[in-house]
Amino acid sequence: MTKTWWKESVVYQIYPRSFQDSNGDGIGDIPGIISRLDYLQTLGVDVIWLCPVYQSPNDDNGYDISDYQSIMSDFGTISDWEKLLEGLHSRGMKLIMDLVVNHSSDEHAWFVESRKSKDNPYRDYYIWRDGKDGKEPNNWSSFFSGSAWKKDEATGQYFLHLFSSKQPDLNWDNEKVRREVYDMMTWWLDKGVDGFRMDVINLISKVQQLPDAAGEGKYNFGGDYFMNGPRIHEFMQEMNREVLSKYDIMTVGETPGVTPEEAALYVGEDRGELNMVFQFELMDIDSGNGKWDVCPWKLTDFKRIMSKWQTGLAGKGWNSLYLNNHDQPRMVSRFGNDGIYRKESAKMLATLLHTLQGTPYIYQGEELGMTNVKFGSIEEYQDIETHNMYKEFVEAGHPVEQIMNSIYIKGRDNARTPMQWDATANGGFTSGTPWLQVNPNFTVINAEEALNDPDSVFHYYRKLIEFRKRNEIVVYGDFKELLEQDERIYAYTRTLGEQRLLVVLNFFADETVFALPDSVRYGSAERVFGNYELSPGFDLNELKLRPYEAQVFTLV
Ligand code: ISL
Ligand code: CA
Repeated sequence: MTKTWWKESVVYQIYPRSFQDSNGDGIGDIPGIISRLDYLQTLGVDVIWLCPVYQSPNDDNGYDISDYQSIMSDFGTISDWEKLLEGLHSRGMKLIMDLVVNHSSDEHAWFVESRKSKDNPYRDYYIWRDGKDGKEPNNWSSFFSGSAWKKDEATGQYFLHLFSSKQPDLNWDNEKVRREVYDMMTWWLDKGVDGFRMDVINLISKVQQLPDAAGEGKYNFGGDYFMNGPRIHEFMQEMNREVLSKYDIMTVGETPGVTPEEAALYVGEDRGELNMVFQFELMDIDSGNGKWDVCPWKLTDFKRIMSKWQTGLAGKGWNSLYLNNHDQPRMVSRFGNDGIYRKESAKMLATLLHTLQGTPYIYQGEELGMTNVKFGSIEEYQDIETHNMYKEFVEAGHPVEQIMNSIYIKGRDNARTPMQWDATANGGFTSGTPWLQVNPNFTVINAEEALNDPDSVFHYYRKLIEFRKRNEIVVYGDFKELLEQDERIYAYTRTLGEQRLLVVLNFFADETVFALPDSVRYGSAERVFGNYELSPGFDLNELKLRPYEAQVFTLV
């Protein structure tokens, strides 16, 4: 596998709205981020992924862009952004921007034109169709509830929106659209950005006939006709040829519904498309009939998915490693324990993320072990997905208590509560009223406390990042799983030439015992990392694991 900087990097994701407010309006902003660059440097991350900071009416917190080449006034100015880039580069860090080009805002100039008339030059920038028998052109559902179509009064035709009705889908089959996007990307790259995270990039090619989706509902999921669609790889290769290949950058595609086999087509090193994709199989592990139907997850399923991606891309392409982001609940609440073993379990999960093969992505606050939140009523939530679902489920007669429970477990605002910097009002996030309430546990969980506590989750992350940098095997070693059937322990080895690492993780609060399978032979073992002290007399044939214990050994 060829060596490159983005394989050796650790990425830190910033959700600007919730990171740091600098002017008391309750909204995080770019000057706020600049004031925290030393914090990020202390943590040791290499790359910042900045969620959208472009001009936007904020129907979906910046994922609805009305001008791709200007900065949202709430967040600052282009010169603030330039200072941010400079501040990162001067500290040896890089910046990747969110690229949201499956759709724009309905307030983007292209759409304002497009909706005016059927013969407007921008009409074909979007996907317009006549209704069928007084109804929508097809039965597709939107990711954010209801139909994926909205009728526009000006012409009586409908436009497609896979997300909110203020996020019309761009028509990638129109060559002019692709040219506009490539020019815009080039503009940012020439300003010095180091790459892109591409929002739902595997949805951009739609089956032209837009057939009805299978299913019994009024609206049904039409993924068969727009996920990894007919021209997707043609578009990705064109983008790479026209834009990406001309720069030394990193790219990661957000690709819901992609299997390792499909992922290899996007990230295969001989394919000329992307460097990495975000897989969603793990994120669906606790979903029954849709995201809001919450089910318990099993460690054997968790391991099967993670290991399948490790081996599925081995030697072909590179993995991305994440357990949460701005769309997902907090990982310590979901896969760990946000009660008495919060710190131990956050560290155990961190050990997993940083010792698998791939590039780890840390979501802001994860390094503090920030948790999910429970607000008393729906009015306290801000997320459009949450609100649309709530309305739909109430109308369908679901009990409010049950709906709120799903929101507590899966709602996107779990991840979007402001960063907890210290124990002062609003966790030091703002001197005003935060756009979304701070999690009340900020008095206990905050950056200041973590920086002062040598045993904190923060310092564990810092040391893990350092450990990964010092040991090539952690980046490039081959992965092999052990004890696949074990319901409590995730264990694996990494091998690079003569070197071997053994990782042992107890995923639960109960104590358990690890026994190294006979197939793994070794002369001696040295313990090199972990979240509990381990006395030198340890025995790998009978290793007692404490709650959420993580240990890493070298075997010789
Ligand atoms: O959030 C989700 C879980 O319900 C996903 O369905 C999510 O909508 C999907 O992964 C796409 O996410 C991306 O595009 C959306 C935006 O709302 C998300 O924040 C973004 O990460 C539309 O741009
Ligand atoms: Ca602000």
